[in-house]
Amino acid sequence: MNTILENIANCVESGKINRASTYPPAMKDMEGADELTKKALDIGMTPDEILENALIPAMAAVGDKYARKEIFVPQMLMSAKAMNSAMVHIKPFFLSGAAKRKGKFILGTVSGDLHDIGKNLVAMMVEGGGWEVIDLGVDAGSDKFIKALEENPGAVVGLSALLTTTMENMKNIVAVIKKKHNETRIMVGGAPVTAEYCSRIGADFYSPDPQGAVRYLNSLIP
Ligand code: B1M
Repeated sequence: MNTILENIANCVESGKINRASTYPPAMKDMEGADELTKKALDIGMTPDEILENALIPAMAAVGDKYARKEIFVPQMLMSAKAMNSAMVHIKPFFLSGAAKRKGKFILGTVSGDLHDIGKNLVAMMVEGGGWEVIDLGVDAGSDKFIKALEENPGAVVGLSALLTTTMENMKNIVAVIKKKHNETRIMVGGAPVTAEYCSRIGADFYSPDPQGAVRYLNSLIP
């Protein structure tokens, strides 16, 4: 792998945000995910390359270490902060200059779930794909989705869940939306979610990644 990408991945895995951050002590005064991502973009690397070859695999490695009990929640949080500092530089590349929006997409991480990195990536790419995104943030329950739908009739809804426990809340939210607004298209995603689960809970589409989310939304345009 290219050295700069290796270094970005290492910063995210280690939770090194930027040069000023003193965590982890072994990387004091070194550049962090923030400076290195900016540098990678400045030398012409694409946001996709950085995401696919450094940021996303680094977060997967963090998850594996957590599962093996080699790190704990505070370290996982530092990695998330390092990832977010990189995403600040990537975001402008996904924003579209198109004035006219293709439609509205209401997106949120379901109730009980605070993971938002994947959701934010989906939001970024969908927005870049020409859609208006109404981001309900994390821990969003059915009441928030219903309110947003009533304010934005005809919008497509996207639900993200990262915990096996909150997948159950995803199911409840889909049921409430379908009961009140049966015509609403609902897309689901997030690491533990599958196409099989999607059809079992009555959602319309499962996408494993943001690119698939954009393709699905575009396929709905008459
Ligand atoms: Co948490 N956590 N976490 N965590 N965390 C996981 C999910 C876990 C798998 C780690 C592990 O055990 N290996 C595990 C869940 C186990 C399970 O349920 N089976 C776990 C746990 C247990 C927990 C806590 C319970 C820990 C605790 O407190 N004891 C706790 C729960 C808090 C809560 O939500 N109530 C917790 C907390 C946290 C932090 C706050 C420290 C932090 C989140 C910070 C943040 O998001 N702002 C965190 C992190 C960072 C992770 C891991 C390491 C990384 C998640 C991530 O950002 N991935 C994660 C392990 C892992 O995923 N391997 C883990 C990168 C991101 C780009 O991927 O979100 O999958 P992802 O999104 C992808 C796709 O899934 C897809 O597109 C994205 C880009 O490709 N996608 C969609 C996502 N949403 C979509 C929606 C769509 C379409 C596609 O359409 C609508």
